[in-house]
Amino acid sequence: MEVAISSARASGSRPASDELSAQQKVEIYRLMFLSRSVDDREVLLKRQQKTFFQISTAGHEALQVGAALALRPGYDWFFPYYRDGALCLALGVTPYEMMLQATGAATDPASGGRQMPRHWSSRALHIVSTSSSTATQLLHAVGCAEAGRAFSKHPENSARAEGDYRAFHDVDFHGDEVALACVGEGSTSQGEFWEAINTASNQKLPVIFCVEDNGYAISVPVEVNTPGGNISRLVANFPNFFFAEVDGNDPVASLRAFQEAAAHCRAGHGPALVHGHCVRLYSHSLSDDDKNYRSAAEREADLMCDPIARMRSRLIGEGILTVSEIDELERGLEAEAAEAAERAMEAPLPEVEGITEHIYSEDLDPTRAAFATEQPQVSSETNGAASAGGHKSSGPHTMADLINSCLRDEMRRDPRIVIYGEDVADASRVEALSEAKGKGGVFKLTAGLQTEFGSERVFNSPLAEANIVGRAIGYALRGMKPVVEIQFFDYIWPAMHQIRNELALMRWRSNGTWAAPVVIRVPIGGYLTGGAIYHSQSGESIFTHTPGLRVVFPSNALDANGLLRTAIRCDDPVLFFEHKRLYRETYGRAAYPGPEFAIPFGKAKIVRPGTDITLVTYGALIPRAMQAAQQAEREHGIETEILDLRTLNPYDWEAIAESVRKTNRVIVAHEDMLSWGYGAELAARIADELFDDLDAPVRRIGAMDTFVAYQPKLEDAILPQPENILKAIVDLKSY
Ligand SMILES: Cc1ncc(C[n+]2csc(CCOP(=O)(O)OP(=O)(O)O)c2C)c(N)n1
Ligand SMILES: [Mg+2]
Repeated sequence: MEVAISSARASGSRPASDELSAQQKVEIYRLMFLSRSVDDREVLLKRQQKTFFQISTAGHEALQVGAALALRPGYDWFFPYYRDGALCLALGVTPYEMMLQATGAATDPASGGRQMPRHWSSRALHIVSTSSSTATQLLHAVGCAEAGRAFSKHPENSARAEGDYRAFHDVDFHGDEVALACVGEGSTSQGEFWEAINTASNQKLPVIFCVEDNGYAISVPVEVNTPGGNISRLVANFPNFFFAEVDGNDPVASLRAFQEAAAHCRAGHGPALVHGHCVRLYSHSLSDDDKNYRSAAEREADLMCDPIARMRSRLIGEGILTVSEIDELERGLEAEAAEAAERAMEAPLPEVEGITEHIYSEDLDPTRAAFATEQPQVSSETNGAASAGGHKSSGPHTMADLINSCLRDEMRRDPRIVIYGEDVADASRVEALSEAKGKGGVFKLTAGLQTEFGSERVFNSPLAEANIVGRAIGYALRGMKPVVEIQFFDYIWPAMHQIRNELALMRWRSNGTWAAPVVIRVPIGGYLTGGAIYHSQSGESIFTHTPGLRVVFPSNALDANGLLRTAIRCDDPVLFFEHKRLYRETYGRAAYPGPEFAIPFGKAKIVRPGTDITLVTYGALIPRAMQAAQQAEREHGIETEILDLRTLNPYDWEAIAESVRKTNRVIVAHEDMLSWGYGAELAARIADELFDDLDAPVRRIGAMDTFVAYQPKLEDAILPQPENILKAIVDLKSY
């Protein structure tokens, strides 16, 4: 039975419950029952061991169908979670597509067999790929809404442009679009929930947060997660919100709440939060048995609230369908689910050869020659870059200056770039700038950018690192280019979940459907004299151990400028490490290279040629290695070849191999701790693949296996120094 529901999928007006036609009510029931039928069929398949996981929607159907019918698939944006089967069905995902997820088929449109079932994704419907992580997607919805607003204000920015990531990102937007983000009540304990409603509230963003409150987070009841047991009471004071607390077992009340929420958002008044009370009729998933932690009476009470049974009685009670008509409808829907399952069992499985597809962009290779621009322009002119004190300087420029120049040039070139982070603006209270010179980052790397490009493109974030990265993912999904800053590497950890489980995975887990080519600039490293534990950390290997991320670590001003340009134009997420100690060093200054100077990723540079020993390193160890190599030559006649890797993922294996074949001796050195560090992988690969070329074992140099202490005497002992490098060179030469 196909029933048009366009008037229920409405424009945001507010119908009384009985304004819904009989047909619309039947359609609501059809969607709810179809969802339950798909659940039941999936449970059967799992029990027959034909599939591998099942998590059900049972009990949430009414709330979700209400949400879906108030919004527009392919127009609005959707950030569901694993329980949202009825939502997705009502938006247009078919039972067959859901069954393809369950079997892990090659043709599973959500992930091609990479994700568990019910981890949704549909480009056409605007359902953004969702992970298993609870509440992370809420920040994506916020960034998505920000991007929609930015494009609506400046539609010209949506035009495709050749030569960078923009060529590969279709942009569509509507001035009154809404983003729906769904979450269980337990997951509202996550910081990301609060970080998301913070920004949505502050920025008056059109995001509807739907809290699906079934009273349990696996076995943990609501009162453990939510003080007082009711999330609505806790959020009530956030400004600009429309709030609704509804009986989520009633689809008509739910629909009405979402229609009001959507009207509030579409009118530009701000975000909304719909808190639906529903029931979890099956256990958390098929891996859980709620009899282990719930009383029989409680489970019985939930069953009495089953939204499907209730809606069934209502249709019969209101004389809309007879018992036999409803029976017939249900048998048809069960058959539809069964037939979808049968067909899906026949679908081809993914090929093993395809496993590594979509880890990185297949469209734009940042190692390619196109990123090797002509030589830098020979000029000492600045582009207006602010130097250390915020004043203009003529060259040669520091690394800080040339990073600022690159950001400025790229922002002029590409209006889709936004820059935000903690303290990156010149001043959030713009009027202060009539008398104050502006902040522009704690290291002043973004100085002057807000003043030139305005507060819509350069702004301060809340002090919340997951907020910075999570929103950036939402921005980038829509085709914007966020270039965000994490103030210190030491504080990247609150964003780690977003980086590791979301940013790096978006493309692979969605089988190439979605991508989030964000740039994260991160000041890193020690040698600061007093930086101590929380301002000196390194840890790059943690990120090179994350497939999907590009990791860059320049050692001088010119490389920083050229590599940052490639990072910004790239189609992959990039972690751009900037060594704080190098920001204003005399070492490595350079003339301003012009606005098109770029360096491809994965191309090491021989910064000192030599014939006796290869020293592979990067970052702040470059000047220290140079010092050691000069001394080794002076005092011992040893010629050390120093290779600056410049990018750590990808890295230039060819350059390493070529040098080692020449020198037959190699040291891998880095500032980060020795054990399990970046050098361990390189040393292992060299030993494995270049064994026949080696005249001595591969040596490694790194920090002691501890954090960096405050007292300079301790810091000096903990971090590798030129004398450590010299000693290793001399030892290895005489091996
Ligand atoms: C960050 C994170 N921590 C833990 C888990 C494991 N986990 C999956 S679902 C869940 C409970 C979620 O409960 P709730 O938010 O109430 O949603 P419900 O499943 O009840 O719909 C937990 C702890 C996870 N997926 N992500
Ligand atoms: Mg729950």
